[in-house]
Amino acid sequence: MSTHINSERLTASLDALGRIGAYLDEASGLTGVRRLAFSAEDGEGRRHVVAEMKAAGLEVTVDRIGNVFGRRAGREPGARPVMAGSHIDSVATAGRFDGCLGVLGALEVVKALNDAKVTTRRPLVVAFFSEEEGARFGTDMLGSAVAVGRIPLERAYALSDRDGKTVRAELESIGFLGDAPTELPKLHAYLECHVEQGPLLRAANMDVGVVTGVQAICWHELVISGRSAHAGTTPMNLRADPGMAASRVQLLLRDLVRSGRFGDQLRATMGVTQFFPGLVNVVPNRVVATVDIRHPDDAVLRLAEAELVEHYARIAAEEKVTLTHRQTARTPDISFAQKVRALVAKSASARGLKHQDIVSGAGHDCQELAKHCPAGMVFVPGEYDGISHNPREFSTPKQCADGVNVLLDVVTALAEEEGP
Ligand code: HGY
Ligand code: MN
Ligand code: MN
Repeated sequence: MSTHINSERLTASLDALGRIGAYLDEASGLTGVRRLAFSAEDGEGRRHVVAEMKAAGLEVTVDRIGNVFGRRAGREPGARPVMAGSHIDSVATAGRFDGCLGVLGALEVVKALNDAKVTTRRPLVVAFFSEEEGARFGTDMLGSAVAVGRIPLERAYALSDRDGKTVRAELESIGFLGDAPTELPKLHAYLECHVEQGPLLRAANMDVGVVTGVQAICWHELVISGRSAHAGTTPMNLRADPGMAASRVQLLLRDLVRSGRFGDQLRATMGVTQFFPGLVNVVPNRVVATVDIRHPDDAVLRLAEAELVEHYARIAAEEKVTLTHRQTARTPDISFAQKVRALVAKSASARGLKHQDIVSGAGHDCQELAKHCPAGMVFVPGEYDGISHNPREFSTPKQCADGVNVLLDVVTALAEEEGP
């Protein structure tokens, strides 16, 4: 049944979606993508993809957290569907591939099957999940976590962004507060094609990656409070400066990594530091900062997190500030289904594509779906060291087509499998 996807059509669909929320990135002079979850741009992107789904003959439903599903009938309507998808929300400084390749790639698989007049035994579902990035409402894989029951819907609804706008209100404002229940139906399998977002596959001159799983992730939000004062007249020994404490935490992250106590794969990032009032001649009274630590082994990440929290208390005492932290995201390392990984490798081999196993450094909706059904991912290499969460993100049309052709093979193989 193996057909090929239409690479030109896939590239055109990535470019078209990439124009929604496009912005001129001052730092690089490049055109980036900014479609933060449930923003007006996200709403426009959603409507665009829904229209594409309907044009491909899919029956579209929207659930109560704004996850969108496009269903294609199978020969056996009662058989458990095979789902493929990802996300179309982005960070504020994105490229046009992160997440979108998985959604538009799955849609391209449907179009290729339509062209070939092939109806699979099992229904197919193309999906995009809400707020995968966590960049606006503070926790990643929000939509897929609600869909598999890890995050209760009401807790998700109550999450708010920096301006105090809630998930529920913003979903409603873009017209995607759906009424379908968030509990996922039984699925036969879930597949996700995604850019690697790192340098490994390109450096190894690989065509695709067989993703074995995702590393463990932990996010903290820190609120550090001190005492605002005049920057010129206040002696250093009379200060309670939360900015100094935040800087010490940031250097601590690097020390933990360099200590070697957690091996050589601990990754630590302070992505956000907000100083209030944020004026050149005022000692800040409050700093909000974030910590993102990751490691392939959850047990090691737990040790690193415990040591970090101990240091928080010591730094706060020494800087005479108060430091509170809230764990805003926490997912263990997970492994994808051996059966799916084998199908990805088999398709790559049959297509003469160079491939290797790889652990995902980034979180993905697939890690949530992996709790619900056999799940797996196909990675696509990226140029420029696979840079991502950056307008320079780029995978060539061939790299994208190779990944989506493998997605086509694996989806159709699974969709022909016997069983419920
Ligand atoms: O943060 C991540 O790993 C993903 O891009 N949401
Ligand atoms: Mn992504
Ligand atoms: Mn991302």
